[in-house]
Amino acid sequence: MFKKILIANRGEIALRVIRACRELGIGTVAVYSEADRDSLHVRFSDEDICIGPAAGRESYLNIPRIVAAAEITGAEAIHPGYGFLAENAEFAEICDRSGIVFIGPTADQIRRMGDKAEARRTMIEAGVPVVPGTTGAVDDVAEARAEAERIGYPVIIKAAAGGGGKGMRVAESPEVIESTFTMARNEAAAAFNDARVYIERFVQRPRHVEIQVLGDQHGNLIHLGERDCSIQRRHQKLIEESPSPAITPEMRKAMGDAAILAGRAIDYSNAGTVEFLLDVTGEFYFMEMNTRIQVEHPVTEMVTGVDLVKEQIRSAAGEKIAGPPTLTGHAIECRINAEDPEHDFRPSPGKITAFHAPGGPGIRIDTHVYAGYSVPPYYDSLLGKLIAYGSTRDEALGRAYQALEEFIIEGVKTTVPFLREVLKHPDFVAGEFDTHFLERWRQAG
Ligand code: MV4
Repeated sequence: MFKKILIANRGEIALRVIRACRELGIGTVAVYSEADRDSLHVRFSDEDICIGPAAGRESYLNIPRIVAAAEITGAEAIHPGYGFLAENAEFAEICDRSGIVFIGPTADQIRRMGDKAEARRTMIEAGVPVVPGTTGAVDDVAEARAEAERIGYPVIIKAAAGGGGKGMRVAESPEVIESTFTMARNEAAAAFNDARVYIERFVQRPRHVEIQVLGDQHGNLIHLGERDCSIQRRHQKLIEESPSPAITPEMRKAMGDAAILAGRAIDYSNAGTVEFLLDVTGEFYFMEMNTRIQVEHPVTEMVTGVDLVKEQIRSAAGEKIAGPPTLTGHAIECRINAEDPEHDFRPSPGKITAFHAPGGPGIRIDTHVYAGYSVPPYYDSLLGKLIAYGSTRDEALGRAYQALEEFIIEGVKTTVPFLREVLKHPDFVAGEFDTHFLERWRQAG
């Protein structure tokens, strides 16, 4: 096992990794930007190194500085958290070549899933259900038109280098296929320096259901059930839960098998997530695979009892993972952001003047903030996550609501009042929602 791990991240996930290291008896090195001197990840780690100015590209995205920090402190491994360098294949490769273990999948595994057109082709070959569409990239308008005709309108055109909702456009009919295709390619070229796009049938009113997988370096790969992440806005998830209210045990078995098939196709190791679209008829289709620990991993931890971050570390150290867990109870996560829901969720950085976190049975809070902490404007606005567990969905929901009532955060605007409203919405309570739930609700006023 490692003696010392460097955490190449900030905020709540940096604390989460430090806690896992403490439990495993592993020393920790925090890296921080000039904007994060007063952060808890700096205070709670054994060692810390400032790696540069506030801007991400000069600090948390600066590969040479992070690798140098690991070398100076003698850290044997780097945990990337999520975001920043977590899905950067080049970073994983540089760690490898520097004799530092990257706590995550291999550079090759990251690459094969990072190219969404190649991932789709790999899944087709592996027998994983995908949305009807093209096998690879589409090179010109004539081909796009012919493929869209074959697939059937409406179609969605996605950037091969995109993902997470970036670089997608819907074409409703043949009249707009040429303009939509051209726009999609131009946007992809500008955003990703890669114009390649592929086409799928557009699934109306889908749910976003994803399967957590975990693999080791001995060929073991398990799944840990699903998370329903349909409550989102502009591709930012707000609420996630496990199990999904839309999934039967039969569907869970089929989706779990498909996720394992997806992981096996690329010999996947470490923690990963296979995202599926679930249509209104109950059919599901592979969307993409995230090759990192995700923000919403705690809901899976609550219903499985598995510490996913400790398992990531064990897997990277060459240890074997345990067998598939049993799923018990229900967990729901609310993301608390420093944003103003009354002004289009605009960021609300600044000093937190008062802070009280809720507690009680079944309540877990993952946060890096405290009274007196200043939320910097340079990074994403996540303040923390409230995870409520109960033996039933109703119990988890009740505990989540009560906890949101007890939360005190003053000095910045937060999503807490908005989350309370969602939790009270009859359709949410009934488990009847899809990825357009928030848009529809906002339109209705
Ligand atoms: C789709 C889709 C409908 N049909 N693909 C958005 C995120 C990215 N991973 C893929 N996304 C979508 N792909 C087909 N063929 C609808 C979405 C989508 C979506 C998916 C999950 C969660 C929220 C979403 C919001 C808008 C669109």
